Amino acid sequence: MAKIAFIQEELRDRFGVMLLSACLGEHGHERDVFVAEKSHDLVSEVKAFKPDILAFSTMTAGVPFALKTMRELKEATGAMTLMGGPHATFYPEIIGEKGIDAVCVGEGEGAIVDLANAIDRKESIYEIKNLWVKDRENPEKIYRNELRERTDINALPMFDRDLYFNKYKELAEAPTKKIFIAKGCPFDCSYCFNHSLKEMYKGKGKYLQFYTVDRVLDEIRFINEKWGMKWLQIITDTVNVDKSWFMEFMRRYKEEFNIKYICNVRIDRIDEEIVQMMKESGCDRVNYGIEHGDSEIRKNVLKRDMTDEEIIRGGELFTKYGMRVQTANIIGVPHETVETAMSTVRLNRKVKPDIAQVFILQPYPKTQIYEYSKNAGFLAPDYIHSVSGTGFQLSFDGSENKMQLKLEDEKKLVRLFYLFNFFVQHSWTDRIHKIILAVPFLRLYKMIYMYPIVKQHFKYGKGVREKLEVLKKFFCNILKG
Ligand code: B12
Ligand code: SF4
Repeated sequence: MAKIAFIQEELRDRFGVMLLSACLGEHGHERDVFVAEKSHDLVSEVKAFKPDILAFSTMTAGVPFALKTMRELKEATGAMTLMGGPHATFYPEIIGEKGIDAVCVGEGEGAIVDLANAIDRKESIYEIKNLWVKDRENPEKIYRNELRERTDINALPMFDRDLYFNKYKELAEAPTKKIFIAKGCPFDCSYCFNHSLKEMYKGKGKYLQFYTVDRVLDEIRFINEKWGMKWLQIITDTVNVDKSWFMEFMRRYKEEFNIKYICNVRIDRIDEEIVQMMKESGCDRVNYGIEHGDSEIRKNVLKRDMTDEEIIRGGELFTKYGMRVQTANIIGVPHETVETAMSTVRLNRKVKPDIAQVFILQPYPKTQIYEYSKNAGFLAPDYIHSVSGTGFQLSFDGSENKMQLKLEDEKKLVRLFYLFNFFVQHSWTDRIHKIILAVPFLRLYKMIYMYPIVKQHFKYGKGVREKLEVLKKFFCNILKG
């Protein structure tokens, strides 16, 4: 049987990896996961496992880590390297880089099993659907295979949580456990990968698929009995796109579980019946995207077809039912100025979120916003090679939070990025925002930015060690300037 080593940088139980692992397990292949940030000597640990495949699940921001680590591990182990996940899906051309032997486009469950079987049986690996494979003798030659049909979500095995939980106790003991309930999304926001994925899978099976409510409840029961949980986080793009599914789920969840949950919703699809049931069934926190306060930018650039009134009405319902709210917003979009970004602050104030989270736009390759930004001259010609920052708030790495687009107000917008939530929470800042944004007190702004994140970790995090770690990251980041 083949041996597959999944390698990743950060400690996170990733659904893609857990699904591939479960499918490989059904065919008897051996798997292990190696998390670089938790490893003392990654190369020796992976080498001792004697892998046949070094598998990386990679988002665009993770490419530098993946390439560097692939090269090191390939040299040390001689195993073949395989990259899958969002970056390989939208930019399979990355196979041209040294150190990558194959990439997986789209869903990987069928492809990785076929590859492991082929290696095990010493058969050719060049004709496996979804894979692009480099010829062993002639690296210039790439075998580009077509996509297979989209899998039926309910025919797949349960995510292999043992892969992570048996090895990393922090994940097994985490108070919040995550569940994935649906794949696909019917909307077409320009900054999201969803639109291209939908195009890619046109005519290849049902795009939006939900697990049955029975199956989701079985999985929650299984996780709770085996590892326990204090909160449940429902991971999916938008849980309320199918109202009848969501209502049935909440009704049955309420009957069986007394566990608070967190989920993401599409705010323009919210009504009072849904919000009331969310409250009754134990929804503790809801996240939704406002993304931008300027309705022209929201509609024409971000392709989010929803009105200010719909956003405000949905937001008011959550306030009425006393639910915690976190909004998601984007700054640094094409045509952004301080004033357009302030319109996002002002729209947030109207819905009174507990935290207004903000990301700097990352125009990822093959998204509509990437093409738009490039054509309108907002991106440097070599941009694709310099995608670096994740803009990821909880990464604490403030230094990576830089504007990706060329914008006139760039410096002020970076300051506004750090002060975004503070501005939302304090309306008096409106009168003097121009003065504040003209002052380059970046360290202070970073402290203000991180304060609610640290507070949240202290309140909901686990154990003294985690709390000390959060404080350490907080101070290191401030000192870095
Ligand atoms: C859940 C999620 C998260 C969670 C992850 C939680 C977790 N424990 O897994 C959190 C909140 C942490 C997160 C963070 C971020 N995310 Co996110 N996230 C998602 C989301 C909604 C679902 C991913 C998922 O689990 N899917 C379910 C699994 C089963 O599918 P999958 O991961 O796609 O895997 C399949 C294939 O891709 C493939 N595959 C995947 N890996 C591999 C590996 C191999 C070897 C092979 C062969 C195949 C393969 O096979 C799998 C099975 O079919 C996606 C959107 C989406 N709907 O997919 C965005 C998405 C992946 N995230 C995205 C982004 C940008 C981010 C952030 C950078 C956002 C930010 N600015 O902060 C951060 C990055 C954090 C980091 N440092 O890594 C982008 C990635 C775009 C890109 N080109 O990189 C996506 C696509 C959404 C979007 N905006 O378009 N995210
Ligand atoms: S609603 Fe969310 S998942 Fe759907 S297209 Fe928009 S950003 Fe992507």
